[in-house]
Amino acid sequence: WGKFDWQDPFLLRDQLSEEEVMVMDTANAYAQEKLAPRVRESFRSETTDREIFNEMGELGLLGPMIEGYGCSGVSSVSYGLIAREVERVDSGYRSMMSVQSSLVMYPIYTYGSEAQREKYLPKLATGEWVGCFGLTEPDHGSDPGGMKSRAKATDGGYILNGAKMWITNSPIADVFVVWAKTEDGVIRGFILEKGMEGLSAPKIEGKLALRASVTGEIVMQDVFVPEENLLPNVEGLKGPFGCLNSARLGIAWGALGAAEDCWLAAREYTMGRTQFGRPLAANQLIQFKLAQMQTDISIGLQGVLRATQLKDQGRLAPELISMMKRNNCTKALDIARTARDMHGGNGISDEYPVMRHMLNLEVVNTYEGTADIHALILGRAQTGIQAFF
Ligand code: TGC
Ligand code: FAD
Repeated sequence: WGKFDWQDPFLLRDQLSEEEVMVMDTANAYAQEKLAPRVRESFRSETTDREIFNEMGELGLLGPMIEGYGCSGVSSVSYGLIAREVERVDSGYRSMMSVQSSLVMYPIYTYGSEAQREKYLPKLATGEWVGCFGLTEPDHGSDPGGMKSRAKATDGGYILNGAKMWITNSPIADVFVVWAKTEDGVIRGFILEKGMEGLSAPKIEGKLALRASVTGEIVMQDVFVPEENLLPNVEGLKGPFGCLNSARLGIAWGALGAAEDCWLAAREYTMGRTQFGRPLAANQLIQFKLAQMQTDISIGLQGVLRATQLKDQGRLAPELISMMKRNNCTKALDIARTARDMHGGNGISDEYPVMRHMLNLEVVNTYEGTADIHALILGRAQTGIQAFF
């Protein structure tokens, strides 16, 4: 029999390539040394540190799966491991990174012209430019197919009108990947740039979660977008959904990073705190909760590792991404809520990470398809019945 490693029951590390272990360790060192010391103040004051993009760029953490254009060209598993290490510190930092990588660099690389790739990717890879992704609208979140944003053909390009809501990075973005319908009702992707006339990105104030990551609107009033800024190689909803496939898988890894931080914090806290003359961790109810956290995290990691290895082999179905995104986010949120409770009154203080993670995970559970929307995707896949409407 093997020896039980309580922190890594499935021996995940052994299942990774040498390169993946190196990427994981690099991301872990960066996140713990550079991000962890800033997060409390950032969350408290609701400020986003723009410098983080440059730091991540320097380490090759942005658009890491892309080959060439200044990107690292690592596996999808490496991308997931980076997301897990960054989100171990804060979901907001992982959001900043995954939007840049999966929702901005990925569509430019996958659907863009060679000229677009050469113009945008190297600067997004170093963090010199920040990107955002505009799909959600004030009246269309779970049903992006109903979007109202319009692109009207004109001499040499398009005139864009519309509004996008809840857009990560938009107030500090240099590059905006925006989805809008042409006059014939077809969804197309456009690359907008900061400074275009009629384009603005006001910050959304007062978020109670993800406060270290800035979120805003995108407002487009007769914005002229030249023809060369249209993403030429995709049409329809499969354009934005292709990007979401990549981002959702990263989130399925990332959410477990936050969950692990909560689990380990709860273990340490209950081992150290005495009530009724003995450590809290000596109680059956506490050990039951720790065992449940350990089990959910370990199985979630094993599931998402398998899904991501299938992606690297070109065999991953989007429905499995829905399963892992939904499972890992709901489990992570539940773990964070339980860990918060196990910290008693101290659990509401930002001296401890648990309530911050808990608040963040409410968002992670909602964006990129809510938990219920992913259930409907899985329900449709097994019954053949569309239950969205
Ligand atoms: P449906 O009829 O299902 O599909 C329309 C077309 O899209 C194709 N498709 C996909 N293609 C690739 N990958 C996928 N996962 C795909 N899912 C669908 C499909 O084949 C079809 O193509 P075609 O060629 O036949 O037209 O479309 P529907 O309108 O019925 O979709 C329903 C539903 C609920 C599945 C979908 O709308 C959905 O997933 N809603 C959730 C919306 C969402 O996830 N929004 C995310 C916004 S971005 C964000 O949250 C970023 S946060 C980032 C951060 O800060 O980290
Ligand atoms: P709604 O769609 O109105 O859903 C409300 C509730 O109704 C949910 O519980 C949902 O599950 C449920 N519901 C909806 N339809 C059904 C149905 N058919 N059956 C049963 N229940 C249903 N979007 C971007 O495009 N880019 C970004 O960068 C981005 N970043 C974000 C950052 C933050 C901090 C947040 C909060 C959101 C972000 N989003 C972004 C938007 C996010 O993707 C949406 O909030 C999400 O898709 C849900 O849409 P909604 O908020 O309109 O909720």
